[in-house]
Amino acid sequence: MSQKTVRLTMAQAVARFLTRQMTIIDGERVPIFGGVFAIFGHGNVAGVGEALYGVRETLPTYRAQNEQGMANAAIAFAKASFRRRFMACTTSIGPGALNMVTSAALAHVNRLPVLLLPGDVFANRRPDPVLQQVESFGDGTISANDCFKPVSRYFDRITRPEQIIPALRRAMQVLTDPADCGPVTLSLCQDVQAEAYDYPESFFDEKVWVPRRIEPDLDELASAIEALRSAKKPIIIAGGGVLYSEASAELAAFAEKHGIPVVETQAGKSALPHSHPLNMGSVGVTGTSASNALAEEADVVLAVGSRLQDFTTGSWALFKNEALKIIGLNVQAFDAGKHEGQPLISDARAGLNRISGGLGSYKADSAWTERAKAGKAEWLAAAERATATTNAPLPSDAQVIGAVQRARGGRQTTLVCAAGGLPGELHKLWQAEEPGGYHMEYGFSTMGYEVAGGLGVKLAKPDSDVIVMVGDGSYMMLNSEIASSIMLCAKFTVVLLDNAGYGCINRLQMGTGGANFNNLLKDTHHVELPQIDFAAHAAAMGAVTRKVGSIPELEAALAETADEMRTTVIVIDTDPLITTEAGGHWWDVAVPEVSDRDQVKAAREGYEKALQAQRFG
Ligand SMILES: Cc1ncc(C[n+]2csc(CCOP(=O)(O)OP(=O)(O)O)c2C)c(N)n1
Ligand SMILES: [Mg+2]
Repeated sequence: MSQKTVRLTMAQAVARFLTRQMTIIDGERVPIFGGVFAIFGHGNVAGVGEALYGVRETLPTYRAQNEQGMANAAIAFAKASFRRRFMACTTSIGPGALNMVTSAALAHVNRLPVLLLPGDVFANRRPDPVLQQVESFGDGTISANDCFKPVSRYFDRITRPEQIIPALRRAMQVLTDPADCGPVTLSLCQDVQAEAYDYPESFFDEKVWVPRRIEPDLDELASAIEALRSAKKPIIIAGGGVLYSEASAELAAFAEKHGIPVVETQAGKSALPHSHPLNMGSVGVTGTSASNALAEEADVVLAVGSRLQDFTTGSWALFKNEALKIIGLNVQAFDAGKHEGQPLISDARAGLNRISGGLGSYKADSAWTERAKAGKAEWLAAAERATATTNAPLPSDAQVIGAVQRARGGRQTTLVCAAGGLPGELHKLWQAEEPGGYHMEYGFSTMGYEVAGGLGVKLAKPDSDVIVMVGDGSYMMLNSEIASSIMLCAKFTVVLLDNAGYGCINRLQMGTGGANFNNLLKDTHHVELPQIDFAAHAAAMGAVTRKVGSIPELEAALAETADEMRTTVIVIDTDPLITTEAGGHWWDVAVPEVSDRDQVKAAREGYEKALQAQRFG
């Protein structure tokens, strides 16, 4: 067979292939790759670097500051795009490559697509050991990049140029598969990047990828309908899958037609508008009192697109009804069958529509629905109290959230956060009105995601106001993509809450009987207590900055900087000890069985009692 071929280096073929992958957004054909983040070194500058230069008009390359930061930004781009578009990231070998391993795990946990293209050692082994090569004494096939294997949905090492033909095809399958979607790592040996091959021209034909909507199996569907029809106290858990399936309208219609209250996970928050009467808000460890009261009694839980992680299930101590049945409506069988869940393997939108059709006029007991609404009213009053401004010397995180919320006005906003005390407070208190308006990385809860995430979200949603809320600890861990955002004129607003340490871990330490130790800066081993001038730090990277001393000053600063074109960082000191007491649920953090400390002994007693409520299944 004589195929038409084109002679390219492997890296040129990768770059050309990426430019030809398309998708349809709002009826328009657009490139599925939003661009490439790149930090070059000897492991990719000559091969991949030259190739990306060649396609720079169609596939933009962005220079980042830190490989973990850029990969986090790429992942945030995919999440903010509801996984419909994504990005690639290329690095050199060794430290540059390994800086992306944490991000790969983040994407793996959160089921988010990202194409990682780290450089790898010479396949021909001639210069071994090349600079930054990790040598294994016992296995010649191992390189540092093997660390990506457990945190990639698909990993391949490219040691010959023609291997990218099946590898890139497989990469695209995985990146666009709603069930298997996650990070793909193609580890590109640095000599092979520069090696030429006669690639079939057809390999570069334009290909359009649209998300597959899996319809439910009829038997599984019948069982789900039967379970729901006999439910007296049903609830729906809305997980991230609702958003990725773009099934918000179907979820609202389902809840309304059948009178079933909806509770939201961290990934699922904003699936329904906050103001929807059947949206009970957050569930679980950081849940509202309204959601958790219903979850305790629920007899049928329809979990839509949720991994049912411990924060959602209160470490499996939240659901107290002996007769509890879980229906796992999920594209992924691994999730659908968790905890003896009755699986309904399906796309969220398709599944909700089919169940609803089968349920006909079924409606939950009106007393149950009315109770839900009353519980929500009570919760809203508690949330109002938590977020209201007081004249305490230092504001709480909740009061800062209240101020940020008020300052949004009517504008479309996306709130970005990931780790610390803020995710819990935001899960309870943030009032998201549009799908995707709440962007929380709480599958891996990676400190340092926040600022980089803000950049990725802004690239995905240039018309949205992007607000990053971040603690001092997370900011210190990774903040340098502020400089990238200035370079790209991708403006977001960072509200930095400085409580002088790891506030949430300090509280957890106290809650488990521990002494105040090594979390708040004042409790650390130090010769001099650091006084970090965060505003000056961010200003040095080019950001517009303000240090404010009160909630009214914060509101004024947010209003004043709203139309700034540059990334803006507003710093406020906060109280490390205060959190919203209303709502919430126990979380399983193992307390030492033996200790000299009476506080630990007391905490252990409480812990053992709490464990009795845990379902094991
Ligand atoms: C990379 C990483 N390291 C450690 C942790 C564990 N951890 C979770 S929150 C936290 C402290 C966060 O401090 P800060 O950002 O100041 O928020 P605060 O708790 O004060 O609200 C730590 C150390 C983590 N989630 N991620
Ligand atoms: Mg802090």
